[in-house]
Amino acid sequence: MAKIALITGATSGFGKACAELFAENGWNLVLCGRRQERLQELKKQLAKVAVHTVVCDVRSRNDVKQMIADLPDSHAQIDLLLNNAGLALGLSPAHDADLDDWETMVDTNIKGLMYMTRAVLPAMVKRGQGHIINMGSVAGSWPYPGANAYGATKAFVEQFSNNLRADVHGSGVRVSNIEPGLAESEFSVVRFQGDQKKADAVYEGTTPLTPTDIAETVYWIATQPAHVNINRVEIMPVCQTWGPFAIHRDS
Ligand code: NDP
Ligand code: 8X3
Repeated sequence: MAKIALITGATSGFGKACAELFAENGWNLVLCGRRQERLQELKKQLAKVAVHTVVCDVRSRNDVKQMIADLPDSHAQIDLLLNNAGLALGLSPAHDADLDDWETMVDTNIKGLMYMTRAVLPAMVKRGQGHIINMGSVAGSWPYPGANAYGATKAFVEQFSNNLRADVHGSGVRVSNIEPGLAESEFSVVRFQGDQKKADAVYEGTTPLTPTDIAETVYWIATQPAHVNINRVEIMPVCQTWGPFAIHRDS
């Protein structure tokens, strides 16, 4: 029987690439995002497998709960939950940052991920199988100027993933956290509120990761033998590494 993956944030970037790769390998899909048109296009594109799409804003606790409760029988048994929906907003230092942006990142990257996990996990534990793969970021482990709340939301994702593993120990359910670095998608356009020039500048002169790179990593994690749990994968493009500590000097 074909496995079923639920992918949040499937309308773009990593989520879309994952939907395409999992479909190519015969998985049936539950795809969610806020942009209905894109979900419909994707459903058409992936017509070889059974795709159920749901317009869902993961920030709404009720909508997430309802979405899972309303899954058709054909898609109700989720084998893999990919908690991918998320965003960064702005790159201003904390003392200038927009508090609304901070709240949106917390509501999406933290609370949305919790709502989805809480809605899907009980059935996995009951069945004694299932896999939750969370989309963290290098920003969850490594600080950089302007990452303030975004990086902190991804640090939450890392520790929440570890703690989930501790809780489901013995149940057969797997939990993984993937932590990508610089990757080109709509991420920077969203971060800079539609400013394509600013977004393009982020990737200028680099060979960044692609959504396909991330999808292949997610697929590898998801297809390990049942006794193997990949706890975390940190992945950067070759052009990216760490900088030295920043030392401020008076003169
Ligand atoms: P994209 O902007 O291309 O995709 C983001 C996806 O998240 C879209 O499908 C969007 O769908 C969805 N989304 C955003 N907010 C919500 C919401 N409230 N409810 C439901 N869906 C939502 O970016 P990426 O593919 O790059 O990002 C995917 C994940 O990867 C994010 O969690 C991001 O933080 C993380 N990441 C990205 C990196 C990068 O450099 N690109 C590196 C490390 C991690 P819609 O707008 O239709 O709702
Ligand atoms: C996205 C990667 O470096 O922009 O999480 O924070 S980074």
